Amino acid sequence: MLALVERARQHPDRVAILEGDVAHTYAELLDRSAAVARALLSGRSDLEEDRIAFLVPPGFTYVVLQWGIWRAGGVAVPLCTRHPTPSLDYVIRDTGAARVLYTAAFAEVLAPLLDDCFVRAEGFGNQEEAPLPDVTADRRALILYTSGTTGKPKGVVTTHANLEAQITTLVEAWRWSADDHILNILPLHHVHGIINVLSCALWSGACCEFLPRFGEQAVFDAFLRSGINVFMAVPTIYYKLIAHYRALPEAEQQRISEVLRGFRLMVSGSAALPVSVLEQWREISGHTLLERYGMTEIGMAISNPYAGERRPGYIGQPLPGVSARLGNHAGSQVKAAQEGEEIQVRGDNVFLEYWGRPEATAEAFTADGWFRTGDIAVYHDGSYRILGRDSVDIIKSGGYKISALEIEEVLRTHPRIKECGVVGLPDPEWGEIIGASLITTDGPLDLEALDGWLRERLPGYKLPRRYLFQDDLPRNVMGKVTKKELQRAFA
Ligand code: MLC
Ligand code: AMP
Repeated sequence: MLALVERARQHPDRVAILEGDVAHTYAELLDRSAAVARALLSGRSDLEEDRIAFLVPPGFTYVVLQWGIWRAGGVAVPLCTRHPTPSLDYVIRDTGAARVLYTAAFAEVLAPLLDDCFVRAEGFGNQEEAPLPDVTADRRALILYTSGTTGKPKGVVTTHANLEAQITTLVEAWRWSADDHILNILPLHHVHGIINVLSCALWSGACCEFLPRFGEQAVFDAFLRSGINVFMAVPTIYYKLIAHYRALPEAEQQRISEVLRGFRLMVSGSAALPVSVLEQWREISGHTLLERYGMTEIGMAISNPYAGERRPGYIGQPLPGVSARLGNHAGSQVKAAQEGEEIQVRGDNVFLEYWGRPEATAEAFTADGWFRTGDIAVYHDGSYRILGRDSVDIIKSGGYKISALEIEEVLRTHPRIKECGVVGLPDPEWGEIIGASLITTDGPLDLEALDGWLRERLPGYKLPRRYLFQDDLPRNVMGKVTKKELQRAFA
């Protein structure tokens, strides 16, 4: 039995999903997802972990498909609504998706890939009653793609038991209840939006309201309009909201601040929260943002307290049911090391495997079974503080994890680029922005044309925002320049 689905039966008449003025109850979600499950099964008794990819706008349809796939015994593979065709193709192929469900809005981006396994999601009407399989918690549930230090993104596989552990620890630690109402503006192909926002709300019988996508004024309008009392976002979003708020007339600012003061909880994560952003948001909202730390492979692992001091610049303590250590110093033996060591994590929240990559899975764990996060931290006065990552090739921009190597691989296929080096550059709004230094066959490239060329091959958030050409480099031969030197050259 899937606990998330079973729990929905306890509050059939409550609103599960709100899209603008349209409210969808838990009963409706149960009915519609059962119909999707039956349509996907079409006579079979169990999908037996077939991967089912889906590309639909965030909102009720997304949840109906996600639950329908799970209830039919399938593995849900949510695709990114803003990816170009080659990135979608990569995920569809890598998972060996048996079906790709999509709505009209994505017909164009998928057109070059269409074949018999592509199915329009609007077509799932009422289905004849038929039993649904009993899906046990040890089965695979979800595959999300995440970048690493090896070129292409890897599929992170979590079981239903993993997801339940990731959800319940947050529900307990952050005191979710059926009275909560959260606004979701995060993409639904990553854990932040899927687990922390959507699934915690649905587990609790709460309401999850959707905006089609992030926009500063639209977020403030939603806050002013309805009874939203919980909000979660990446630091870039708080930065953008602060900038927008500052430009509003004073009366409008006061109205917004008044509403924000009534919130129960506001959370930041997915990237380091700059202390200046925390302080400015506190001035505006009266809330000290609760900063927490997580990762696709483990859900959330470490969090500042719900009640108690939230320390700026620190990520807090391991969540209930999650064990964390620095290097191989177990539990309370974590040293107040100045140098910093790798955060390692263990618990039911930790993923099962990288899809189809047994070697990468094995490398991600220590010999004694702890997951290696690659994040370097220190431990001071009972709280963890992140110093950075152990790999210079991992970039975090706008809350998205980006592999420098993946972008370099694409750049090297450009007919006029001989060699390149991609690095993350500190940026107050985005956390990091991407810098690319290039050695070309014949002088600088037209940046607008290069941008267009890259846009066809990479999602927008992976595009370099700054360039250095050969003559600008400290030395002429790339490859003899370290990434640290490259970062200095940009500065
Ligand atoms: C976009 N732009 C960027 C950029 N992305 N510039 C620099 N760096 C980037 N990364 C530019 C665009 O070119 C454009 O410029 C302008 O910003 C607006 O672009 P956009 O794509 O429309 O941006 P927007 O819709 O505003 O999106 C920004 C955002 C988005 C912050 C809302 O990036 C986002 O949703 N991030 C959340 C990602 C997330 O959920 N991560 C969680 C992963 S899970 P111009 O000049 O054209 O206007 C995880 C685990 C955990 O990390 O712990 O949670
Ligand atoms: P992802 O692989 O997209 O799930 O991103 C996970 C990574 O985001 C972690 O390994 C960290 O590097 C980073 N991250 C998440 N939360 C925080 C935080 N609060 N502070 C600093 N980095 C964070």
